[in-house]
Amino acid sequence: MWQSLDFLESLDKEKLALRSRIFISLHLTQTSHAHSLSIKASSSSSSTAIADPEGIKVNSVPTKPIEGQKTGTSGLRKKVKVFKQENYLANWIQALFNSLPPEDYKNGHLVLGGDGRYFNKEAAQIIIKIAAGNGVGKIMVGRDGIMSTPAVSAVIRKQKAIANGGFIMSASHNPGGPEYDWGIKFNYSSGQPAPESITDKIYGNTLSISEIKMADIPDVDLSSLGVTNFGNFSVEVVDPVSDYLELMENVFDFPLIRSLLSRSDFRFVFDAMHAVTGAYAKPIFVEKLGAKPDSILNGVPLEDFGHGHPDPNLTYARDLVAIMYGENGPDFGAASDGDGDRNMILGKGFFVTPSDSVAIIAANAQEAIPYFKSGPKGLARSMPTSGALDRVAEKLKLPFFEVPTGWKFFGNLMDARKLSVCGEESFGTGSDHIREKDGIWAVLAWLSIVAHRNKDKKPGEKLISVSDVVKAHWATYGRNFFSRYDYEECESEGANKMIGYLRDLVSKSKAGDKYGNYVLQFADDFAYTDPVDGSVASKQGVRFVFTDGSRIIFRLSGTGSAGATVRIYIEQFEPDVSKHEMDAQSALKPLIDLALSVSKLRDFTGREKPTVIT
Ligand code: VG1
Ligand code: CO
Repeated sequence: MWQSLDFLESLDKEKLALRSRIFISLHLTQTSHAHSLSIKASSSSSSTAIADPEGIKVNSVPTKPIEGQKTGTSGLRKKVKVFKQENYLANWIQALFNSLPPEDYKNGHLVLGGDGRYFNKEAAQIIIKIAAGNGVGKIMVGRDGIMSTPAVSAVIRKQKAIANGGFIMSASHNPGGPEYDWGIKFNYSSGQPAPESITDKIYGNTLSISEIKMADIPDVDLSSLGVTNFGNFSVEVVDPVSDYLELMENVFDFPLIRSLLSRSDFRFVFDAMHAVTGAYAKPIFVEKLGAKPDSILNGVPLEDFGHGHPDPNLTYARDLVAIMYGENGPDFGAASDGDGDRNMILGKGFFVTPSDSVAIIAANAQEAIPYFKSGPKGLARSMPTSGALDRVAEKLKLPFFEVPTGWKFFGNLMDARKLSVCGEESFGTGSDHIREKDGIWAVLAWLSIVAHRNKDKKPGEKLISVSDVVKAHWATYGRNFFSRYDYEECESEGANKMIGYLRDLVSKSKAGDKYGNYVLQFADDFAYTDPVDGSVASKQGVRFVFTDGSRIIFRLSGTGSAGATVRIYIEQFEPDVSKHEMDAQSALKPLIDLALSVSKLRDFTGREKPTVIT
C-alpha cells in the first residue's frame, strides 16, 4: 500500500530540516557504502577499462565539451538530430553525475521515465549504462521506458527511503519524431525538478567534461517487468501506472467520481493525444472509474504522437475542441500533454482557462477532495497566471505566493508546508501530493468538483455543468479575463532586442504614466526571492501593471528548441457579472492592441499574427 499521507508529511518535515543540504547537493536518504572502483590499465586506445569488485566493467570514454547544454524552464530540450550527435546526451548525463557528491548516488536508486517519444529507447540504454558506470545501485524504469512526469515524481516520493531522484525523457508538449524534439529532465529526492543551483552546476560541468564513465553491459530489455542484475547494479522494469494510481486513490474519493462517470446522463471524453497518458487513461478512467472504453481518444502512446503537437490547448487539441463544441457535445472533456503534466478542461461548448481552473480547484478543494479535508495550506501561481487565484486566497485567508514561470519554484514552498494548490496559465495545475504539475490529477479534481455538486441529482434531473461551476465562481469572485499570444520560432535577434527595448522602457517608466486609457501603477522585470532558501531569480518577465489591475506581460520561452518564442500575457479584471459572458478576445482587445504597440512587436519580429492564442 501507499504510505499514509501523514507519513509523507513527516518526510516533508525531515526534508525541511535538511533543506540547506539539498541546495548544495542532491539529498540521499540511504546510507552510502563507498563503491570502490579499482582502475585497471586500458587495453583499448580510446577508453580505459575499469572493473569493480562485482565484475562490471566500466569504460572511461574520452570526450570533449559541447556548447549549448544549458537547461531551460524545464530540462534540456533540443532537436533529436542534436541529441544524436556523438556523446551529446552522454556528456550531459555524465556532467550531471559530476555535479553531485558521490554519496548522493553511489549505490543509490534512480527512477527513469519518459513520454514514449522517438529516441527514448536509445536514450534509456545510454542513461542506464552511464548510471551503472558511475556506481548507481539500481535503476527503476517504467515498462518500455514509459512513465509520466507526475508518476516519476510520485514513484521517487514513494521510494523516498531509497530513491535519490530520477530522469524523465521528454520534451513535454513539443512535437516528437526524427525531425522534432527530444529532452531530458532531472528530479531530485523529493520528486522535484532540480533547482537552478544544480542545473547551473551541470551546465558548468558540460563545459569542462573530458570523460564519460560507461558500464560495459548489454542493452536491457525494457519490455517486460522484472529485475536484471549486473554485479551489484540492477535494472528493475516496473509498471508505470500502479504507484501513481495508488496515490490518486488516496487523494480522491474514487467512488464519488465513479458515481458521476457511470451515470447515463453524463458523457466524458479524454484525449491522450497519443502521448504518455494513453498508458494511464484506460486503467484509471475506464477500469477504476467506470468511464466507457470509447471515451478515451488517441489512447495509444506513439513515438511521433501521431504527427501531432501534444499540447492540450485550443489550437493543438483541435479534434477534442471540435467534439466538445460540436452538436450534442459531451458534458466533460479533457486532454493532457506529451509527458502527462499539463491538462485542458472543457465543458459542453465551454473552455476553462487554466488560470480559472486552478482558482476553482482551490476554492472547492476542501469540500470535494479528501486530500484537502483540512483545507489547503496555501496557494501559489506563476507570475503571468491571472489573478483569479489571488482572490480565492484572499477570501479563504490563505497564504499566497507569486513565483516565476516553471514548476521548480513551487517545490520549496511545498516542502516547507506553506503551499498546497498551485498552477500556471500554461495548462499546468497541481498540488503538494507530488512535486510536479499533474494532468490526470487536474482532471480528477474537476471530476470530483462536478461529482460533488451533482451527488444528490436523481437520474433525469438537470446536472450542474462545468460551465455552471465556472460562472458561479465568476459571480462570487469576479472574472479575470486572460489570454496568451505566442509567436513561435522568431529570429532570436529581433526577439532579444524587443525584450531589451522593453527593459529600457521599464527603467524609464513611472507610476501615473498614461498608456492609452490605462494608467500605470508600476512596470518592472519580475524578480523573485524564494522565501524558504533566499535564492533569487531575476529577469523573469517584463510586466506593466495598470491601476485597474490590468496587466500586460512579456517574456521569452525557455522550452523551445529553435529560435525564440515570444509570449505576451494579457489580463483584465471584470467585477460586473453582466459582462462575464463576453468573449475573452473581445474583452481584451484594447489591452492586446496596447501590448502590441508598446512592445513594437511587429517591427522587432516581423510577425503580424501569433502562432498560438490561448
Ligand atoms: C513553458 C510554460 C511554463 C511551464 C514550462 C514547462 O515554459 O510557459 O509555464 O512550466 O513550459 O512545461 P516557457 O519557458 O516555454 O514559457 V512542460 O509541460 O514543458 O514540462
Ligand atoms: Co509537460
